[in-house]
Amino acid sequence: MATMTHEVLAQADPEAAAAIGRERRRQVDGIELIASENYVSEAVLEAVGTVLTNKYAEGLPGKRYYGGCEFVDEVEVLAIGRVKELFGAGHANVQPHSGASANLAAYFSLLNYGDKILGLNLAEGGHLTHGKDVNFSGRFFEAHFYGVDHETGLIDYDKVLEKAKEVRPRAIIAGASAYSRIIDFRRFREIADEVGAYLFADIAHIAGLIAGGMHPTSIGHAHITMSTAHKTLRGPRSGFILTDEELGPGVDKTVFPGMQGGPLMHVIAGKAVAFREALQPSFRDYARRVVENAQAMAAAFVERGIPVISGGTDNHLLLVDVGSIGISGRKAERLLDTVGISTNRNTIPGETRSALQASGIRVGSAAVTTRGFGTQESTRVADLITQVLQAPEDEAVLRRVSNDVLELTSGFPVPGIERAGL
Ligand code: DSN
Repeated sequence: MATMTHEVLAQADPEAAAAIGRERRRQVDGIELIASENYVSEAVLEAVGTVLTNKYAEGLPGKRYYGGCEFVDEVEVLAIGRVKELFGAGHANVQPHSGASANLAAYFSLLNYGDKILGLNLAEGGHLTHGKDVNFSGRFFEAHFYGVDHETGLIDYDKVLEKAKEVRPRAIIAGASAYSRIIDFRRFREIADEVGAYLFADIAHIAGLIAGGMHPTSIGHAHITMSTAHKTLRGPRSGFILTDEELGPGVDKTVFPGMQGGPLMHVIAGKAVAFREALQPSFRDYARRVVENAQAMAAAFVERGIPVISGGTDNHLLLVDVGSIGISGRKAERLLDTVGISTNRNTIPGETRSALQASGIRVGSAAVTTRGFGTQESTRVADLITQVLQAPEDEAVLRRVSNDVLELTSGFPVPGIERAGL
């Protein structure tokens, strides 16, 4: 078996191995707060690094276009069965390579070029694939947007209905990449029904919270649910689609041969392992701690005088309004990088800066919770961030916080990465 120190790789390709080694160290030493990232288990890492990468398996289990698929069939059947059980879905396709390809396939299983779609504005928490002009979703469809209330930071469902009545979209997309409150999928379905639209739910960010009982599900409300596996759900980087028995065959055909060629069977193996992990009772505990930690960070920022959009969070992320203390999101992101804290700049509702500069940073708790941080450590993280943002030019503060970050992370091993091997 390959060791986590990658000795064979180091011999065969020292340059690639060295870069991977530096990234491994960054993941261990730093505080990872990017809301769309997590640390997979050692079992998931192993599954993704197996010989399944060698196999072509176009088609579905039992219906492939290649011979020799009997064992990868077993793996894909496991992944499908587990994810259906996890979310209570009637049908699952686990082949999308990513969230974007899951969305692409889901849309085209029900929509045609030029159809109208209505999604959450990217600048107010949406996603590129929900209709942004530079993305396929904005180029292939006629995209319209709803937003959030600039005062409260919340989706105003009456306004969504108003917009839906005005636009008459063929599909409404419910989902976000920077929204910290519960998404009311039931209400979205009522709106969709009222205007005769399909409802697509993009649960990429909150999938682990839904699986762990910390967020209401989209299943039973959305016609099609799309997700990634690698955020709060803690699987390998990839996507999947859930729907019912009626719409399932159309989704399958749109994934392959519609959009993709051979599925990445090694990644599907990683998904199968991660879905099994998420079915364990301990995953519910993880999901609860993710939300508690995000709430502890939000409360700590507010207490220290840095506002958080909507005043707090119901999920794994918060949007911190760093613009309010005179720093752009870009500057905050860069400063925090220098002390070993990874975040990303993000626009905030009513943004006054360009998207490149932005006035917010997005902070997520999924990865730090995986390595064992509790509310005490999360509060300390918010405190360290505040120290940096309040004294951005003070080299002594930056040095001290860098040391504090190392001290904090050294007590919390990352799953699948041995410190000794660094
Ligand atoms: N880029 C991801 C995120 O950070 O939310 C979504 O695709």
